[in-house]
Amino acid sequence: MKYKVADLALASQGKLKVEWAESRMPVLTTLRERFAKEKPLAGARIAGCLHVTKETAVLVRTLRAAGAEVSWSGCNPLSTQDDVAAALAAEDTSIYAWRGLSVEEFYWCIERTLDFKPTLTLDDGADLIFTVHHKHPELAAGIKGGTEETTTGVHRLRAMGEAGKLLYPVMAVNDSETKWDFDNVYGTGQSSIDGILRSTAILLAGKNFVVAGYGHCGRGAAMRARGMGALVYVTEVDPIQALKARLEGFQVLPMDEAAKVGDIFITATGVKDVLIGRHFASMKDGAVVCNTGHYDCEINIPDLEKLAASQREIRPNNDEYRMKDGRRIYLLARGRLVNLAAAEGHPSEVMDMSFANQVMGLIRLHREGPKLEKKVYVLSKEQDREIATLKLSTLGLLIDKLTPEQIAYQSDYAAGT
Ligand code: 9W4
Repeated sequence: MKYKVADLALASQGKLKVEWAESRMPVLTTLRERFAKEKPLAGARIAGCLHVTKETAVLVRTLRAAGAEVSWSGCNPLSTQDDVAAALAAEDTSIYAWRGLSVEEFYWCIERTLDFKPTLTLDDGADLIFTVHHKHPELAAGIKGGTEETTTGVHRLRAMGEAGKLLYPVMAVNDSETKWDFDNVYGTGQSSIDGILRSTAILLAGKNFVVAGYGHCGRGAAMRARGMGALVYVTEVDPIQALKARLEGFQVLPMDEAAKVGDIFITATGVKDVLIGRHFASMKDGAVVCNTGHYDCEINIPDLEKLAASQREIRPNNDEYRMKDGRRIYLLARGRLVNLAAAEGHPSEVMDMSFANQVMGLIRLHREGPKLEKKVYVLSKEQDREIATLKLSTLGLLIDKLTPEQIAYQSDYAAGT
């Protein structure tokens, strides 16, 4: 057993978290039962660099049950849950992860996961793949392939593939519909509301709730806020997205106007300076502002600080800024992703499908990797549908099937009115 975690004594607490997540992840547990017999990953050595969370632990258990040996590190110094890391170490998984590690320690952990000469890699952000490519290219010959969880990582890897620099094939897990659509709309939507409630405990019903950006995440937050009885306003820069928001029944207006009426603001745009000085200057007393976009520059905090006469932490993840004119503005999670910093990210049920995509991607690479080209692949549409079908069946839901006649009709160009 090889591991380095913060405190092994946290294992029993971590185990409870993992068991709770597992009870909400029926696709992974179904795959686990199936693969425990078939062992499709027998002989695989998987190095993983992925957020050490209760859901990831369920993924790790699934991979091990399918016959793989694994060695794990976290992919973000702040996202590691130390109790979960301890639980994994206690069940004999090689794991090198603790919360708040330094940059040097972060790469040291990745290096340790390479010690057993992996045959597959699993990434979220491509740090592990890049470490192999830049520091240990000699390991690439033994690696059949890798998976990548995020869009940002996939962009970089695709560029490497096109430049002929990729040393093994990569599966882009993010492109599966059962991942990004559900993660962004339902996962981010609910967990962002969760983060707002944990850090404020305010009533949403009757509040003016302003969503900046009507992409998948913005749409999720808008739908859920409406479901809680808020009046939802959307700001946009894209006319098509704005029109979609309007036809969905949301009020659409520019931020300069929204700033004056909002009680709660959430940014989900992917660009900087969505909320700046002049917006803070016109906000109502008691306004709550937060961000659920990837970068933490959507809310211009230096502008807010400039306008403030004083500042204090009033609750965890909730900072009060008192303006010179006496108004108070509350900034959640210091402008970082409120759904991750103040809540627990995507609920386990959503991660269930994302991680099922990881498992299927790794199995395909274990089987076919050596025959594939050294470029970025996406999982097949059939794979995606299989995961959705499995999720439906775990929910006890059945759907209809097209008859052969209906299929023929669909492609019959002579059929008409
Ligand atoms: N977590 C994260 C990042 C930064 C961060 C308060 C300020 C992403 C995806 C999944 O990035 C992730 N900063 C924090 S907490 C924190 C957490 N703070 C604390 O002070 C800084 C992250 C994927 N995922 C889910 O969404 C659910 N299960 C998962 O595996 C996890 C974490």
